[in-house]
Amino acid sequence: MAGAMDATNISGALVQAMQAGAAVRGTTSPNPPVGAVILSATGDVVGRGATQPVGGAHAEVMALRAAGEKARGGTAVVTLEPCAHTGRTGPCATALIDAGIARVFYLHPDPTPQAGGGAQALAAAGVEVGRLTAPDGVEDAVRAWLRAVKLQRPHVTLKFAQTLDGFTAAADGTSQWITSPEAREWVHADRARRDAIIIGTGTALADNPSLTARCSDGRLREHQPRRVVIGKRDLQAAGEKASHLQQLGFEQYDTIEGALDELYTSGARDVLVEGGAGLAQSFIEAGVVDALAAYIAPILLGQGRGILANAVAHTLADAPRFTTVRTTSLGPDVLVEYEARNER
Ligand code: AOF
Ligand code: ZN
Repeated sequence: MAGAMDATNISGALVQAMQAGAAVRGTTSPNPPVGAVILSATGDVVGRGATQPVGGAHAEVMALRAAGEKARGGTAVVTLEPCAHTGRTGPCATALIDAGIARVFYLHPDPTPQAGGGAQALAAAGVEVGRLTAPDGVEDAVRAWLRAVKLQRPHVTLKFAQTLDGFTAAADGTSQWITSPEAREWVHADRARRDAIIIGTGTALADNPSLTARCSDGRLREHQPRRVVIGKRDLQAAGEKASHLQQLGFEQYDTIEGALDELYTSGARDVLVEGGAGLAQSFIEAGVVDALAAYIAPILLGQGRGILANAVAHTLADAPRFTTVRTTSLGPDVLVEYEARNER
C-alpha cells in the first residue's frame, strides 16, 4: 500500500516527467514527446529523460541511463505506457525490467497496436504497474499526439491574436501590433514546438509572413516547423510578394483535407493554423480544430476584422464550444488555451 510520502513523490515525479516531455515537443514527431523520471528505492529522483528525435532512445531509456545502478528496486514514472515492441529501438518494458525497476506508473496507455501492451509485459514480469491522472494546469504534451494517432491526421491548434472584443485587425486593416512583445515572444517559442505552421494563400500574399520561429534577438530558433500554405492561389506567380516563404521553402496544398493527409503521412502530428480569417473559417467548418490558442490584448476596437470570416452558427445553441484548459499572463496580454468539446 502506497503511503502519503510515497504518493507525494510519485505526483512530484509525474510533474517532472510531464515537464521533460513538454521540453522536447516539436523534436520527436512522428513519435510522441514522452517524459520519464526514475525514483530510487528510497524515493529520490535519480534520473530524468525524454524521447530523442526519431531513431533515438525513448524517454525511459534516457532516464535509466541517467539513473544507472540507482534504478534497481526503484520506481519509473512515465507520461506514456512503456512500449513493448522492437521498433527503431528496443522495448522500454524490457529495459525497465532489466534495470530492476520494481514499480512503473504511467499517465496514458499507448493506443498503437505495434507499441502497446507494455503494462501487461511489465506486470507479467512481476513489476507493480499503475495508471496516473494528469494534474490540472501542467502541460500534457502527449495529448496532441494521442489525438492525432486516433484520428490519423495531425492535431490542429487554431491560433489568433485579438482585442478583448474579438478583433484581429482594425477597420482600416492595421493589425500590427495587437499583442505585446511578451506575447509575440511566446508565439515564436510555440512555433518551435510544432511540426508545421499553416496559413492561407490570402495571408501569404497580404502579409508576406516569415513563419519562422525566432528568438527575441531575431536569430532563428534551433527547431523550425514546416511552413504550409493552403489555398488555390498561385504563390509562385505572385513572385516577390511571398518572397520570405519562397526563400525558406514552403509546401502548398489546395485543400485542408489534402494538407492534413499529406502532413500526417509525412510525420507531422501537431500543427498550428495561424490564419487568416478565411482559412480559420474553413478549418472550423471542416470540424478539424482540436484546440484554440487565443492571445487577448487589453484593447477595444468596437469594429474591425474578426477571427473568422463569417458566422459559424446562427443561433447560440449551435455554436461550437470549447473547454478552457489553461490561461497564461504574457505581459499585459492573456493567452487562453481551449480544447474542442469533442476532444475526448
Ligand atoms: C515509449 N517511450 O519515449 C516513446 C514511445 O519506432 P520506435 O521504436 O521509436 O517506436 C515508436 C513508437 O513507440 C511510437 O509510435 C509510440 O507508440 C511509442 N513511443 N514509447 O515507451 C517513449 N516515444
Ligand atoms: Zn519505448
